[in-house]
Amino acid sequence: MRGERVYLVLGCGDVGFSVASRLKKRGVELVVVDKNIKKIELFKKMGYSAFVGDFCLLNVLKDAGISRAEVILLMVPDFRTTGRALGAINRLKAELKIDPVVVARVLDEAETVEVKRLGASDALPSSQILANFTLSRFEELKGMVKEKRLRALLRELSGGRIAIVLQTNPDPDGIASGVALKRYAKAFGIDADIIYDGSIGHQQNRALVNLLDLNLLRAEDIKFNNYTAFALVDVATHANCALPKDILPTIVIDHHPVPSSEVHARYQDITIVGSTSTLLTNYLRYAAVEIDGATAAALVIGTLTDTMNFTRGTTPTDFDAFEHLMKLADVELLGKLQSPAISPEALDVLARAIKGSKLNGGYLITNVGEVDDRDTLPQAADFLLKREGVQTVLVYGIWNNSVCASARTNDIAIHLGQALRQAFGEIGSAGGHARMAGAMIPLKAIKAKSKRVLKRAIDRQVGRKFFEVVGVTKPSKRRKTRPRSKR
Ligand SMILES: [Mn+2]
Repeated sequence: MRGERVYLVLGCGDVGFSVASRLKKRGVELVVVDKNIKKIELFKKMGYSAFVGDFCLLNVLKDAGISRAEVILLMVPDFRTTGRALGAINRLKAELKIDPVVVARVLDEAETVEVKRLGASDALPSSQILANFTLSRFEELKGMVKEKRLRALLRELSGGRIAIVLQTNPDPDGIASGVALKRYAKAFGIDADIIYDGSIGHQQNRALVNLLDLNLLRAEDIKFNNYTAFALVDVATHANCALPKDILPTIVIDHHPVPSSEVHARYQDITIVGSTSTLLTNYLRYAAVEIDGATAAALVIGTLTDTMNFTRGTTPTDFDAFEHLMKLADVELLGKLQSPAISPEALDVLARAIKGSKLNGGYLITNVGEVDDRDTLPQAADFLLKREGVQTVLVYGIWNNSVCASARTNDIAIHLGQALRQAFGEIGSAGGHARMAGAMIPLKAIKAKSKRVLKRAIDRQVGRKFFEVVGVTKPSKRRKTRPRSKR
């Protein structure tokens, strides 16, 4: 038999048949087993791998290929048979050292409790099977299979120490995912450290680190060769994190669409959902690892920020995980994380940003002068975007011998990352997403005759340049020497 992983469907009455055909449509490799030779012949004619026999017997299960089963669906309506089959499966789990996801059909709550006690991973109430055995249920099964694989890998790593590496300049999704993976590993007896490079910017990230009392380690302060395994969360390749090029990650869990040819890890889970926090929530959940109120709150924030409050890239899996988290999250902490305290400096920068605002069409630009903390710029930009009539904001100022700019938009017709690259890519660095982006231009790239006129020069080469690129004003070859008359 081939070494491929299969789903084993035990019992092929109406329900078993229906479930099997739905799985087959999704391209799942499956083997069906039933005592009824006529039914099995029919299945074979329809192109299924099918096996005649009593699946309560060890040798029948072995012959049907239980050793390569990742999911076993017990689809018989009769509880006694289910119980006997679970007994046989349990014995083979121990004997063959396998750990498939086992889901048993049940009639009611009482049977649910009973089949779980007998070792089933989950129960499927008869009344709901046909209605529920749709996409979400299938996604859940896949999630449970993945969790078991990760758990098996962690068992191999026991006694070691994992370096959980976040993306450069980690965001709440990355941080929360790191915290969750650390907790997951700990539940299986493995310690881990969370490692980052770049900066923990933006007030929400800092609130997360401070309020959860997280001990994140800077990549430059640690020795990677002190670790026995390496996990990347919310990032999949070396390109955007501190993991040294000569170290391959052991584990990769990410929700960004990365070609699998670029990911090299023993265990990789690249699932396109709204946040990595969703993926980690399900690992904890399927492993029945307790999610404490603070971790749940962090994962909530991770999902909310990455999906921009469920307006971007959200899937049913995200909603499902979120619902689970909200039952567990520390509500008071969640409130603090959602509206973190504003520092006096951020307020000061905001005041300057409001005062210096120049509005043209729905576009607002503002020069805030020198700042000590670069993250006050995006905070001000976020705030100004709430102003009535404003669709797009660019806040810029001087930080660390550079002009830093932060842009936000609600306008779907504009891609800010591209706009900033077009405007400042040549004299500095720029990039970002459609709705949020940033740029950094070395001060020496700003042409100014003297320090006195620096502010005006910045306004001209950053603010006005932005207006030109987004098409608010026409580019002028030579600037008028006389100031425009006041309107
Ligand atoms: Mn993310």
